[in-house]
Amino acid sequence: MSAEPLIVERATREWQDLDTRHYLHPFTDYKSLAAEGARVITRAEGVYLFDSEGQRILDGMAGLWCVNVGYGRRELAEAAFAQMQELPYYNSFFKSAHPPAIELARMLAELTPPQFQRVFFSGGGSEANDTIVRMVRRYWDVLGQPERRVIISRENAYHGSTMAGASLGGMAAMHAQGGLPIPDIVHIEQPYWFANGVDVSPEEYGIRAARRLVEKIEAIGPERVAAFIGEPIQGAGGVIIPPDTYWPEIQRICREYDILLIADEVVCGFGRTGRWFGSQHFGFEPDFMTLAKAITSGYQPLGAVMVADRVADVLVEKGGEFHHGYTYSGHPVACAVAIANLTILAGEQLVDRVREDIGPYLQKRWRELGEHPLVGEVRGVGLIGALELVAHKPSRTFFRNRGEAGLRCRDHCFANGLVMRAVRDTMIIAPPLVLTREQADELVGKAWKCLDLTARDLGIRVG
Ligand code: PXG
Repeated sequence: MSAEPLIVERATREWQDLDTRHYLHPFTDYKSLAAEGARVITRAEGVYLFDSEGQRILDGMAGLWCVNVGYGRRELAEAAFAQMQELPYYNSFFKSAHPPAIELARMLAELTPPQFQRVFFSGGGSEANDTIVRMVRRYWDVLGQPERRVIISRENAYHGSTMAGASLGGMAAMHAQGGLPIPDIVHIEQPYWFANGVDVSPEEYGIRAARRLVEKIEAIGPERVAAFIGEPIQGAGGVIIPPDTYWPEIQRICREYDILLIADEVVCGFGRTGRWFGSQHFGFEPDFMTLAKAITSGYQPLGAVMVADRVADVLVEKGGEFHHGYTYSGHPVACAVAIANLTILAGEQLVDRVREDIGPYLQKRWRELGEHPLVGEVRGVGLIGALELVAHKPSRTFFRNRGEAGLRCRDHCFANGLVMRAVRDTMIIAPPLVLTREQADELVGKAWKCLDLTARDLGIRVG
């Protein structure tokens, strides 16, 4: 007996009409979406998406920085199915627990750097960062320094879309909607050499950008500063890869002033840079790590906060009850899928493969795009990369109408079977870690073609 399908087949136009009528999308201009109609993605396999018109698209963004093991992995589906039958839900409040959450906590303690033995689960990255704000402030309260409340973040950071997540983030457009940031969250310059530092070497600029932290701490008063938060590489902000001098200097400053260091690893975690975590790539030791996205390769929603012993010991020994948690903290199905996902990442040595094989190969090919007349800078590491589109290559001048070239390029990519995201005029990629060399060639070939099409639109000669 075959059951009726839960989701019937419809024509693209019908999906689009229903979508416009009923579905409020995230980060979307509703009027312009209604005018254009959504692209409806119906299925995916490996590194390819398929839309409702049957077009095959190479997913250069791994969904939204998350599908690290690629689409269509049976092991993850089976893990979810088995767990749903065994125990689809139970909470971790009121002194209860269940095997998937305990087992995942153990695995994460083993996978993450040695200062981490304990984890707090959330539903995603935004919630995880909210948890960190609560924990950081609680930590200093318990230590008798309640005036230490200020968290320092950076311009153009992305730390989520909840009230605290968006406040930690440094996106002006987000702050402008809803009266953000919340009190005691402040921002310093992002380590964006191409935009802010080309007058000096990247190494010198890295130190200069890190010293902005000292200036801010001194301006606020060191006794009021609780923590500093940063993505090892800013993702949504445009794949801002700091010079190698940056993070060690940030770490030195945090230690000097005894402030907690938070690495938001939501984009960099689980192999993106060729190390398990971005902080390992840059060689620093955070007190917290925010995890989400590739923790399940996006197959289930899950976030986590890794808490270093320095903090956890205080909360556990002296903190009393921590009045914070989510219905879905440690959801058993999400945890089971995460376990299956981490088992694949480790078993297939996908992180080593990014560091030693496909990462260097993609980066070599990606750098060829730097020859294009529209590209002012190419950067990348592992399986993350960015291209800066510029109006005038020799002087590295940005377009006057910032964002137009990026949008045009993104649209050409979509039309030509490639997902590449635009952040203003920065084109970015973060493909699944299972990308093959042939697929890397396809990605770079399509990107070159779409740069040509964009240049033509803008009246720039391409030789
Ligand atoms: N931290 C970082 C570094 C992120 O990139 C979050 C936290 C929030 O995670 P959740 O799971 O709550 O979304 C993110 C999310 C984009 C884009 O346009 C990036 C994210 C989300 C939406 C869009 O690149 N990153």
